[in-house]
Amino acid sequence: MTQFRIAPPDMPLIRASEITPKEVFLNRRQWLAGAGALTSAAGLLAPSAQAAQVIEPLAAKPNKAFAPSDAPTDKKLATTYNNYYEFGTSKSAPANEAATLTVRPWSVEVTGEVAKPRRIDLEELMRLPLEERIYRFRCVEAWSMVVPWIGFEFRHLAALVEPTSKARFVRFTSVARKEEMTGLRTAVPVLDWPYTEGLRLDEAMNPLTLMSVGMYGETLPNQNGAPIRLVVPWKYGFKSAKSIVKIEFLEQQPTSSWTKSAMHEYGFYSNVNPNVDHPRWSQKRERLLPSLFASRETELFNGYTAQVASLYSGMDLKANF
Ligand SMILES: Nc1nc2c(c(=O)[nH]1)N[C@H]1C(S)=C(S)[C@@H](COP(=O)(O)O)O[C@H]1N2
Ligand SMILES: [Mo]
Repeated sequence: MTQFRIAPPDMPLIRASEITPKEVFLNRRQWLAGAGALTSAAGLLAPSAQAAQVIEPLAAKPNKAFAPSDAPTDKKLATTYNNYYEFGTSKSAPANEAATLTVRPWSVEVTGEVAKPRRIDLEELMRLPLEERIYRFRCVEAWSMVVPWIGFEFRHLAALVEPTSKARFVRFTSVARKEEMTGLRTAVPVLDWPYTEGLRLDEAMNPLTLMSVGMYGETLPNQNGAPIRLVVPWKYGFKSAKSIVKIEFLEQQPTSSWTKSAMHEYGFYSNVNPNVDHPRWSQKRERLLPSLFASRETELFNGYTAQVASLYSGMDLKANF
């Protein structure tokens, strides 16, 4: 563990005794940058620049009910080709930069139209019934993956706080820490931070809606939204907010960071739909990574029609995009 030996004393170290898991990963470029800074005359180093992330094995009961016919995407690809703008806008930035996010301890504030508002520790959330579910995951940019998520159904979390009869929507807020997130330090903010997303309450309560705490048999890598993120497999990927710190049950439909940035491009619903194009590109086909070609036809609701179509019966999906 040579990387720990060169860490300055004021840095949050991970003790060897805490490293039970098989993988401790530290980005090599970042490590080299840190080592360089230490040997330079200034020796100045952002406190977080050398953090390591710890990924632990995580067991969960496999639920094969929703598994698509395609094999899961290679883990390396799913953990290095990411969208997490708080760490930069390139696909490789999150894997290179996200180790700086402190993900323990962690808690989620659950509030709003609920009988029992409270802050819930990650440990308690991880005791909810975890399952491994292989879902299709479709980005609005017309690429897709197949990911073996580990998580619990959102409705189990809702049961802990008891939504009132006034609750009709849910807003999710991601963490926003300037000191730990390079993408928050840009001169012009890329999005209206913190990242927020919203669902109708019945969408959130659908058994498909997962709060994910792991993937590929392990806890989530930071770049994939550690320690807890949303997964809504019938909607475009941006609805699945990462590293969630707040969940609010609301009477009124909330807006979101993406809707605020481009109202005509990113609607509240954002259901995967081959018949509703993005204003700047077609959604008819998709590129199932690692393929370079959009050789797959996009499926309505990303293939989850049987589970979710009834949520939208009678609704004009073009108007409510
Ligand atoms: N906080 C936050 N959540 C986010 C994003 C983001 O930039 N910030 N990107 C979204 C988008 S566009 C996609 S496609 C998915 C990507 O998830 P993955 O990197 O785990 O595949 O995360 C979504 N959640
Ligand atoms: Mo996305």
